[in-house]
Amino acid sequence: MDLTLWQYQFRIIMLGDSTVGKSSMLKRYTEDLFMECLNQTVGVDFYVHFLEVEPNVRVKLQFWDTAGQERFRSVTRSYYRNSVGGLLVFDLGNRTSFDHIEEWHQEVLEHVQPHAVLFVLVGHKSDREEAAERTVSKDEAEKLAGRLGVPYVEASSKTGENVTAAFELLTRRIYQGLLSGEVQVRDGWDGVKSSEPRRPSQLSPTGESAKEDKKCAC
Ligand SMILES: Nc1nc2c(ncn2[C@@H]2O[C@H](COP(=O)(O)OP(=O)(O)OP(=O)(O)O)[C@@H](O)[C@H]2O)c(=O)[nH]1
Ligand SMILES: [Mg+2]
Repeated sequence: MDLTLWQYQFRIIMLGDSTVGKSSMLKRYTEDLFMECLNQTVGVDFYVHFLEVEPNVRVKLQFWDTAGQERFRSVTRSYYRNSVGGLLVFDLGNRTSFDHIEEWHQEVLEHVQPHAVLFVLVGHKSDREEAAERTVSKDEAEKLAGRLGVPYVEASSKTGENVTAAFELLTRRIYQGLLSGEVQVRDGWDGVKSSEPRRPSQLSPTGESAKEDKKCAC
């Protein structure tokens, strides 16, 4: 199978304060690497990963890794509109980063209208729990996730715990949104692209029709 073939492309944006570990999550997910010292992101970085969401349905994930620092906000805001998914990341040992999650969520919702954007909330650096560095309880984080109507995952890029699970959960949510019609491929919007002219609702539950006419759209 040609690994560059894909049926859908989803654009996903990383959101959260500086140093919560957004770039580290992407490095772990796309390269299985962790670095103790990582440069702060300047503006926006770009990562790609492929995921098979069901047999013969491959999704190209394009990640926009935004800088959490306030001074880059005008640059990073311009990426919100063309995103279909967002990972809202806070550091379990940094209370302020948790307090800012609702602002990140609200800001994206304001810019993405009228398109749908789906989120997953990530309590990051879960490895720090053993060092008694946790300042946000699981209960509080789950309550916030409930208010925002998004799933919650605790993860660590250092140990690798739940990093893949968080990205896959978001990808599968978006794919389910496509199948249900909550998310739609639209002209003039780059959040989701399809390499096929037909709608996902025309696919059989097993993705049978997608098998017939795959095209290279890389
Ligand atoms: N203990 C621990 N440290 C982590 C983890 N993930 C990242 N870090 C460290 O946290 C620091 C910041 O990580 P980054 O990934 O650069 O954070 P960021 O959110 O991309 O920051 P900006 O680019 O400034 O927005 C780095 O020193 C990482 O090594 C983790 O899971 N556990
Ligand atoms: Mg970064």
